[in-house]
Parts: sequence; structure tokens; C-alpha cells
Amino acid sequence: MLEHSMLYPVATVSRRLSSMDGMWKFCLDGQGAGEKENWGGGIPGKDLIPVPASFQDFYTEKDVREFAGDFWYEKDAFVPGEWKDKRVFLRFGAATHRAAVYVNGKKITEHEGGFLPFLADITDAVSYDSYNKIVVKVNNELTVTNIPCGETCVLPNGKKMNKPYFDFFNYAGLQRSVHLLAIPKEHVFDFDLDYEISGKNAKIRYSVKTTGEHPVSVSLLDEKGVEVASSEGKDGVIDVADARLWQVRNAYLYHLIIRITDDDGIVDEYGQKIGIRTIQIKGTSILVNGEPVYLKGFGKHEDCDVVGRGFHIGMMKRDFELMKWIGANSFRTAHYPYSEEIYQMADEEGFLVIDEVAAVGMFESLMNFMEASTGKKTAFFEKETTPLLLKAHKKAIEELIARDKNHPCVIAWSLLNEPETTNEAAVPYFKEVFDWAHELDVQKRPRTFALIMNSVPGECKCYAFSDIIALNRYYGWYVKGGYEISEAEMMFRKEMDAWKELRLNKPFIFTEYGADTLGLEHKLPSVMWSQEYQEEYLDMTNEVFDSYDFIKGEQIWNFADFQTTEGILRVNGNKKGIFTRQRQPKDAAYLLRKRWKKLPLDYKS
Ligand code: CKX
Repeated sequence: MLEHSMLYPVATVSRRLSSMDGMWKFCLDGQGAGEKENWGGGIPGKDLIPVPASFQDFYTEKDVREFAGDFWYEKDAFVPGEWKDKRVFLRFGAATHRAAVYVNGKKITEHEGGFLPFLADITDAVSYDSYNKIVVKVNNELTVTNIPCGETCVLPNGKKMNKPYFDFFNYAGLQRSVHLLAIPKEHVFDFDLDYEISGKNAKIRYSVKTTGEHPVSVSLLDEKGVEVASSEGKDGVIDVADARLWQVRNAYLYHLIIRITDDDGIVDEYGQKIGIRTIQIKGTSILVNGEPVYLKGFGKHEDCDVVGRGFHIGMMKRDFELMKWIGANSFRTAHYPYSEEIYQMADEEGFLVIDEVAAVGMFESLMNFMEASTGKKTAFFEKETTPLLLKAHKKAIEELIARDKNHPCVIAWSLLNEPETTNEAAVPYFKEVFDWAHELDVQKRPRTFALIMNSVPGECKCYAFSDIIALNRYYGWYVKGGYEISEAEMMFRKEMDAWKELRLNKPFIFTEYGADTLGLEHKLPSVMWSQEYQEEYLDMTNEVFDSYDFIKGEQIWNFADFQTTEGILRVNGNKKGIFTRQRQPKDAAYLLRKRWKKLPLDYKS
């Protein structure tokens, strides 16, 4: 059981919310002096930095951008006297990768894991009707006992350096919003929903957890705010007559209001938008509301100029507009849980989301994108430290499901990206992780993981755990690129034939495929990295997709160019974007648009 509620923060008749976003004092702690010098009571210097944002790309010094270690934030928070009878929390949308929170010099809590929210209960540490000093120590070091995986080394000059086993820049900081939150002592802690649709009507089975014993009622409002159904009790069924369903790219959202009451009235009220829909896997089909869907879309990143991985509301809007323009209907939150606002937007816009936990880099390699096709083995799940990693991974899955389970957009959980699966030692690890997700999710959504290139039939020991087989494949890029593309196609078809032979009777989707392309590079005839080659690569790949009935989705890598660690194979980042990092289309965007606008939602059903 989670210590604190994962509900999205809202203000209601019983709850108060104030934003702590804005400029915070900021200081790097290269010498690890902060603890000894009690920075928890106040940090040195005068530098100010925006929250939410990654810290790395604001500064002009390379030592700052590449910094690995502790760094500190500080801001004063006014806590109103009217909040005295409530519990007061600080809520962090995320602190990457771990944080310790201090209030008025007193350490309140710590949290591990950089992409999920946490609460610090500061009720007993604050002074009311006055300003309180909030200090947060954040740390961005990578290890193999936490996700995402990597290592932190010390250079001969004594400076630390992060070495990710993954292909995105290790952005860090207070990358999502921070709130002050006051909620009643007896409050709504969590709720689960499950749906059954019969004809025009729907049943919503619900279960509410509270921190007390007073009666609970639930009320369902339509988009106009009119109550259309209600129920009493912590557990029950809401009958919805003439239910409007949440459909792909045609979303209808109801507002669910949960109330705790006593003789004097409302003790606590919490509200969230929900959508009525079902998800099932039947044979090779993915069914939404009983109808087959074909996924078209992207593996994405939260990544943009200047703010790095910081939540950027404008960029979010632009990304959804571009996804609509190109005819996409889905995306995977590669390679970590995204900001909560992105799921809210996907709920509103009717996008299907494969929600990924930050279990990436489970293949010990600083260049897994090159080595994945070589058959290299790293015995990743046989380390002495694997039990610690598993513990952290399961905790992240628990927090992810608690946070995102009531978003209609979330249709599947992606529990790992490109782990090493060619070794038997991976099997018990996978079993724990897959069983855990099944146990936690009341809706029993499909579970999947993205298979790295050498996870092929005969080699991969873990694909059977997946309800949807999700392949990351780069035939024509990492494997036989350029003039050898015809051989790439043969190898690609050979692999798909081998999967077909297995008669798994499960849907297959591509969660990655793509070719690095420089936004301004043209060459006729094509060469790799040119826009022409990206289109040739796509023509070949799409033909293969169209040849196999059990392939039920294509999510190209990547939506946009993104920042990575520097290196001889990355030209200031990964350039597989269909859009540039500034969100303008490459030529291939028009090719995909033509294809995706034509493909019906029930393609291959
Ligand atoms: N997949 C062979 C994981 C992504 C990378 C992508 C790439 C790799 C390919 C692995 O995070 O960016 O190399 O483009």
C-alpha cells in the first residue's frame, strides 16, 4: 500500500491548492557539502532557476550541463492559517531521479524515482500564517539498482559523469509542477473504476479508499455538468443509461465526483474526468469498446529546447496538434511516465496511450542502439544487485498504476523497454513484474514490453509474458542500411515469418522503427541520413507491415528529434524524428500523413 495518495491535485469545496511553480533558488553541490553544512535550512548563493524545468540547458558551462551529483532548490511558501484543521502537503509532480524534502530545516521525506509524483506531509513542520522555507535536495546519478539504469563514474579530473544505458539525455531537476496542498484529515485517498458496456447502457464498478469511516457517495456528471447517475457506498455500481462512450479520437468525458459526508455536510470532495470504455485483447485484435483498432502513432519523449524534459504546456499543445494533423491515434510514453497533464490531454483528444514505466537500460551497454543487433550478452538480470533493482522497479509500477489507472487513454502498460531477454535469468524477473502489474490493475489492461532487436524467436525467453508483442526493429538502419536495404527487407520478413510460425495468436505492434534524418539534408539518389532515405526506409517498412495480418499497430521512433548523450553516432541528439526538435515536419511527415489518413481504424480486422 502506498504511503500517500497519488490523486492529481485539485481544489474543491474541501481541498485547497496553491502553485509553487516559478523561480526557485538553485545551487549545485559538486563537493557534497550540503548535508554537512545543513543546506536543508537554506542554500547558499543567489542563483534563480525556473520550475518546472530540467536544469541543464539554461547554463553556458559544460560542467553544469554534464553535472552529476546533488543539486539543491529553495523557495519560501506562505501557509494560510485557514489550513490549520487540514493536512498540508507539498506535492512534487516529479523530482528526477531522487529527492529529499526539508521544511524550515527539518527533513520531511525522501523519494526515489524521477518520473512519478510524491507527497511530503508537512503538517507538523509548518508555521501557519507565515512563510516557510522549503528546500529540496535532488540527485541525478544513475545506478543499476534503480530505473532508468546506467552508471556514474568519476573522471580522472575528479568530476562525476553519468553514463546512461539508454539513448536520451539524462535531464534532471524539478521537471514538473510543485504544489502546496491542503486536504481534510479524513479524505479520499484512491479510487478504482472498471467498465461493462451492454447495448446502450454501461455499468461503472467503483471502489473508493478513504482514510476514515464516514459514508461515501459518488455522482456522475455529463459534459454539461448535469448529474446523470449516482451511487452510495465505498464500493458499488453506477448504472449509466444511454452511456456516451469514450472512443478513439472521439472522446466523451464524464466528471466523477466522490464525496465523504457526515452530519454536518461534506467532509471531503474529489473530482476527476473519466471516460467509459473497455479494452480487450482477443486473438490478434486490440479491441476498444469491443471494436478492433489499429494503432498509428509514435514513440515520444518529453524533450524540447531550453527546458529539456521540463513540462512545457505549449509544447504539449503543439505535439497534439501535430499528431492530429498527421493522422495518428496513439503514442507510447517512451521511456518513462510523462507529466499527468499529457494524459489528461490524451483523454480529451481520444488518443490511445501505452504507458511505460522508466525501466529502460536493462542491457548493460552505453550504446545499446548499436550493440542490440550484434547478439551481445551482458547477463543483466544475474547481478548481485538485481533484487534491489526489482524492488525499485515494482515500486515504480505501483506508483504508475496508482497514478494513471483512471485515465481512459491508458490502454496498456509497458513494463520494460529493450531489456536483455536472451538469458534464462530474465524469466523470474519478468514473471514478478508482469504478475505485479496484473494484480494492481483492476481493469486488467494488457501488459507489454518493447523487444530489443536481438529478442527474436528462438532467442527471446520472455515474449510469452506480453499480451501484446511490441517490437523495436531497425531493419534498414542499424541492420543493413543504405544500398543494402533490399537485404534488410529479406531479413525483416524472415523474422516476421518466424514469429508467424509460432502461432502466438496475439496482436503484434511496432513500438519502434525509424531512420536518423537531418532536417535540412537532401540527396538524390539518397544516402543514409538524408530525407530521401527516410522515405525509402518507410516505404520498405510499411510494405512489410502491410504483409502480415497479425501486425496491429505502428508507432514510429520518434515523434521528434531529441537530445541524447553526445557521441560519434549522435549529431547533437537522435535525429529519427518525423518532426524536428522545434516541431516542424521533415519530408517523411507528409508520407506518413498520406498513409495514416487512409488507414481505417479497424485496418486488418
Ligand atoms: N531503441 C536498437 C531505444 C531508443 C533509442 C533507439 C535508437 C533504440 C534502438 C535500439 O531509446 O533511441 O537508437 O534510435
